[in-house]
Amino acid sequence: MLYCIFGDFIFLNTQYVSFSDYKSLRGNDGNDKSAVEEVRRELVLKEGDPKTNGKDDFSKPGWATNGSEAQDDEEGRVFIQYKPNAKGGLKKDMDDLDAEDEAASPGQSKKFDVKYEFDDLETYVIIAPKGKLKRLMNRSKNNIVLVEDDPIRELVVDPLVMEGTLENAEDSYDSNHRNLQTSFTDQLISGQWRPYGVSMVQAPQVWPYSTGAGVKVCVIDSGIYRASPDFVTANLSGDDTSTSILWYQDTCKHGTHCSGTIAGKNDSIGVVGVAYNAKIHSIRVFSSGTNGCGWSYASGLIGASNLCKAAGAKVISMSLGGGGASTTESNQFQSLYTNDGILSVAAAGNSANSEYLYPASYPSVMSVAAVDSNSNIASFSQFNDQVDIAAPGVSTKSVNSGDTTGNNVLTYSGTSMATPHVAAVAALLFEKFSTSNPKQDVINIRNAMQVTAQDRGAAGRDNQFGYGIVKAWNAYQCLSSGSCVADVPPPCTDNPVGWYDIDGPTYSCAWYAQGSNCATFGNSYANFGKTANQACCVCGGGVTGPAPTKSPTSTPSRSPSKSPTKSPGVCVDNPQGWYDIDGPTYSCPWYAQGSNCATYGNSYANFGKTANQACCVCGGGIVSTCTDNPVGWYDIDGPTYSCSWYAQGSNCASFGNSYANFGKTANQACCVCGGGSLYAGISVQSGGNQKKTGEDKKQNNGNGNTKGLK
Ligand SMILES: [Ca+2]
Ligand SMILES: [Ca+2]
Repeated sequence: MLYCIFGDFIFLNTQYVSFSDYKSLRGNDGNDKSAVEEVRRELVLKEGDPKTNGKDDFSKPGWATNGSEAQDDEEGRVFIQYKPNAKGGLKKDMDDLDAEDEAASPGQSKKFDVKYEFDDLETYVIIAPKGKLKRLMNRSKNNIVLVEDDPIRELVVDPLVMEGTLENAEDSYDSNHRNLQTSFTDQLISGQWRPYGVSMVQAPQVWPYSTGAGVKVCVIDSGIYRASPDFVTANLSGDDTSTSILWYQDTCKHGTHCSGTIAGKNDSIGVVGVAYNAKIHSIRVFSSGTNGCGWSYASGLIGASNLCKAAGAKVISMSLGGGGASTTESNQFQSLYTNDGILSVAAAGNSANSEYLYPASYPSVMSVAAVDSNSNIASFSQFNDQVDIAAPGVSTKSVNSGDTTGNNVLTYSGTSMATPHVAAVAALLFEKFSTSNPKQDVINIRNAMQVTAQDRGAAGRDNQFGYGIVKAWNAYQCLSSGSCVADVPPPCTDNPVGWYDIDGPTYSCAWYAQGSNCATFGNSYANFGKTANQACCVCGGGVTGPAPTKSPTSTPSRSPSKSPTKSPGVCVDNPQGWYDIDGPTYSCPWYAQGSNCATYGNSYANFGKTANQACCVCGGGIVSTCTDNPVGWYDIDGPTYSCSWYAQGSNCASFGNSYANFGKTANQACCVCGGGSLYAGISVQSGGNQKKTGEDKKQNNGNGNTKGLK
């Protein structure tokens, strides 16, 4: 297979596909896909008329074809997707069966119990005895597209993990890491904890520009303890999922902890959240079981996500999951991402294995792994090719449900804890980078978080860390500079629009989009002069808009020919790479830690300026309209070493004149190093810190302990 990766796109054999589509093509979004294909092949081979039988059959649970009669009395809970305009026909068949059963055994029959009607997904969620569901599948087969079990979803936290065990995982820090800070500690600042995770994801660097204000993050969990003094009550809202399940209560403590990581109030008690001015919309789906830490169904999750959408959420945070993939659930999150511009984030799982947890492992959902305070992968974190990103999730301090003081903070561990860090970073970015085109915004923001994540473990994307540890300031700068604007696939239009095959309107492109219909039937049944494979975008046909501008070579796709667009203006440290009189350790990133600006910011001037004058994080710096040139530049060692990387510590000063790529060094190409276009500032001239060996790269210059003695 020939493929090249361009940002978020992959050139696959002869066509460009988005990375998420590529993952779909690989079939990683559900193991049942191949099973479905198997069933279809069998039907095609065994039956006399492959077309008729293939088309009339649909995917169904194993018990529906192989189940024993003894199972017929068991209760089944299923999604039933109906064909376009067939909802009424399916409902009539249900009503008829109910009436017949009631006539046969008056007062004894069990009726179809409709739990949900998801009209957007053309799907019912129904509970009934399996035998009765089988009779419905037989009677109403011409109305049905798909029947599948409704799988269970649980909180992604193990009671043992919740104890807050400290991680001592071996440092897998090996190659390709230059002076990136990797160790962080919880800091008590003026009576309030700044949990290490908040620092690790670079939230404090972004706070001068964005705190998540006005952005609604929907937390589907065990509720939220609204009475905690460590929340801004006015920023909390929610939906009850029954009259007895109140969103603003949390007997489990899990939902409150996750919510605190996102929006713990910035004051002098408790903790501060990553996006402390964000709004939290709480949907309480886990209210049963021990302490209200029970489980739900995928259908419950779909219902909750619809409430998130109705509430205007930009981000959905789900510290939950389950092992069974569901086509219906996958379609829902894909639709929220593609059609509504909503970013869904979910826990990769705590089982320390490579199994897929859902919804995290659908391509449309960001799957979040957990790291500890040393930026090492958590021992429990699940690893697979759907993991997108990593975030702090070991011994995480946050708001404690039931604590009326706000100061009795709770420490939990889990990919559950990592997930809200990513959701909150997204909220910081949505506040600043939302435009009138939410479908593009969500792609840009996801792309920015992924491409600017701190690479850990094996070089590049790997199954433990995904793209790496989420870094809000890196992503912020990348979006500010315009270099993280993701390309979107050229729009495809079915040609002719509204095509259906020779057997009639039922067999439209939408029908071919189901299961393996393109593969099985796509070259037959031509109509209007074309087969499905020629006419339907979903089958690889149709017509696309503007031809792809990227050529299938290894030439960087973002070239200077993509004329630099002026950034909206972003603060840059001035001079670039400033550090104080005590040396390069005491750079602007050092001042970003804790209360260093407040304590030392007016002293230790260097290059004619104090930290409070030179550093954006201290309220100094200058607003620049500089654009990196070429946009998207990175050095000869690869995309990790982008202008965002050079923005860290003293990287510009140390390495900015070496490792040229695309004809330029970082100091020439990057605004943060004093290069780029239209830059107005000056940069620090440094003679020291010559990069010599690989070992030099590993030295961590972020240790602020000695400085703290001042
Ligand atoms: Ca607080
Ligand atoms: Ca990696």
